[in-house]
Amino acid sequence: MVRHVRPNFVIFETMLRQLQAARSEGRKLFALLIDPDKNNESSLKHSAQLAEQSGVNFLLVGSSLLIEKGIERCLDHLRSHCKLPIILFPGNTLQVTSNADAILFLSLISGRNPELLIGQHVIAAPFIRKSGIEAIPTGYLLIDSGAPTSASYMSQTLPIPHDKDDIAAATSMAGELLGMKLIYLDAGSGARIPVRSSMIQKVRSAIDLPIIVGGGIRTPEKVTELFHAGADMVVVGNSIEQSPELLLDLAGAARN
Ligand code: 1GP
Repeated sequence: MVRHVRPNFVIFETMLRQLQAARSEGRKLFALLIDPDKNNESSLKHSAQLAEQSGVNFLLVGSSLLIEKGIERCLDHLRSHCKLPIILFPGNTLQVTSNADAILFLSLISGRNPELLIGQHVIAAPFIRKSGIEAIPTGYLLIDSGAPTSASYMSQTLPIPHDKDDIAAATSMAGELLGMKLIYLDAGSGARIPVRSSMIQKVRSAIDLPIIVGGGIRTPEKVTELFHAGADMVVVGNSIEQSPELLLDLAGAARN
């Protein structure tokens, strides 16, 4: 299928189909999270080029707040320096823009904040439909990581306790039954402790959707461990901001 999403730009598959195909073929994927607030023009250029050289599959773009920079400017800079698909990972509706290849249409199903379960989606839906951007219904689960994170604070929700694998599995199952297409287990950016392998295994055995895991991942060994536990795509942001040279090894773990 060839789908035209923007003038002069053609994608051969939707982003969701790429994720589903990778899962059915057993290919693991790696995404680099770019926070527009933590990057300037020069670091965006560097990250974009490095990501392409390192075999990163997707760029995720989003922020808990978005204080400094516009999201469009960020996407324009990334696009002028690499050809990787860009998926929005929005912290709020101000980060929804049509200049991306897809958007994770996140419902925070680990929480009980109605605004993040459905309220903000109602606000964003007409724009998303009109823009033609691919929306990927995603069940988003925040997992406790030993300390409050920006995501837990900004969402005003209680994360799932890090050792409550059954709750994570039942929540993911509910997401699948509600028709969501991806499950994202997130310990939050800069988390002290990443999501535990036992939780990923439990979720893996409970659902048949691609599973994304992120938050506090700092070593290739951890990436490999999470893939073995059942993650289909790993997302890393913070540790690459601190040590960009880590990207080659971290992304490389997806191909080993
Ligand atoms: C956060 O999963 C992402 O939402 C990535 O986390 O920045 O800690 O890598 P880090």
